[in-house]
Amino acid sequence: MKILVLGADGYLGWPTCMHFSSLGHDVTAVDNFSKRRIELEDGIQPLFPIHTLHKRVEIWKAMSGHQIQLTVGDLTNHRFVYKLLEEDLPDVIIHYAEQPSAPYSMYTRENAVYTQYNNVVGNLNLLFAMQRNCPDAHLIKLGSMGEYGTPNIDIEEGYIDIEHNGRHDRLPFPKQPGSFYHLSKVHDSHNIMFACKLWNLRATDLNQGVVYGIDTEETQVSADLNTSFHYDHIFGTVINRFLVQALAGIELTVYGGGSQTRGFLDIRDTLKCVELAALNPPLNGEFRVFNQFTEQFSIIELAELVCDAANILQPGGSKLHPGIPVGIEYVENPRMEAENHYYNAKHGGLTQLGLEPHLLTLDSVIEMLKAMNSVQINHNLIQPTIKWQSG
Ligand code: USQ
Repeated sequence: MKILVLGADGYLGWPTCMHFSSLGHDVTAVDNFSKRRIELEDGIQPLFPIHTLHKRVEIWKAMSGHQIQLTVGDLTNHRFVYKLLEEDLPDVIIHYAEQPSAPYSMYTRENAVYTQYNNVVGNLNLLFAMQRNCPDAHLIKLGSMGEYGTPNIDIEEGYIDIEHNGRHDRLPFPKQPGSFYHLSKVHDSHNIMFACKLWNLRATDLNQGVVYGIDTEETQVSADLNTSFHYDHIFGTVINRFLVQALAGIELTVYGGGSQTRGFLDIRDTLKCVELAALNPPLNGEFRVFNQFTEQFSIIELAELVCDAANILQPGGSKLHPGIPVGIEYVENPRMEAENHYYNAKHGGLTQLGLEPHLLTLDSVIEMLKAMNSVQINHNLIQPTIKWQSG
């Protein structure tokens, strides 16, 4: 298949490019490097040094023999998007090209506006360009479980059957997101659903949970193919942050009481889910939704698991600082989120397509901690400084 990966420089984008390339698909990688710009502005660096995307594409070709085409451009520029789809004529478009951080979107008015402009306008341009240039292509869009929030009922996969005043309908599941970033994904979902109806396009919205993990099959080939793994308070997701904190002997930063519950998945399962979605496309006109996570945990369960793993790996201290034992710090919650809430989200769709998940266990956490040797950790990037209500 001809596969266009938008947001190819990111944590998920680069492994996705290599994954589909290694399966023999014809991959075009696209990015505008906006995340690298935010990193520079905020003094953030990924845990491991990563090459530029150009260099990684070169190294991938030399190591695997597979060519990935690289195009640099911004989805908010509609001329770029129209030209891209006109020339590339993809079968599948995998769309990750969005500002991905909830805390970043909650920092200032500018950050909120940038996030929604970048994400919503980029996605809209893509839909218009698909309608004009490749109406049969399958859009696979990365949405978020955070779009649903934490309702006091089970979360269905995209749609809910409702009886109301004696009548029945199947409607989009209510969305109650908790950040301007998550709201941008809700707006995207609505726009995609409408475009599928209006122009007979076909799309899969992958409402992904919180991803964790350092390596995929392809990044393991060489450190030169690393993906950008973040542990800072802006881009780092919670398990990845806890792993680095445990390694460095920093108390694990549980926000609030830690009883918040979310869906999680291993980065290798992200690739498998996207592959399964690509191999099993919906029909034209269909807006299909999958909840893309494999297990749910509370934050405190995760913190305890990571502590246990770190203490087994190196009893009496953290790996980089053997004298300092690994513990938990209850940080004042910088976010506005329910801590004690019901959470039960369905996620059977991808399993039905054949997903066999990598689950989070004591052993898998130990393996991830072992994989993080001799890294440079900037302690200034750990504590959360962005408060939801200070913007
Ligand atoms: N949390 C802590 N301590 C930390 C970091 C986070 O307790 O040091 C808590 C947060 O309060 C939150 C939970 O962990 O309750 C998840 O936070 P996160 O930063 O790992 O994830 P989130 O901001 O929700 O966003 C991440 C990705 C985003 C994706 C989303 C999936 O950055 O791109 O959309 O996960 S979901 O959360 O299901 O919406």
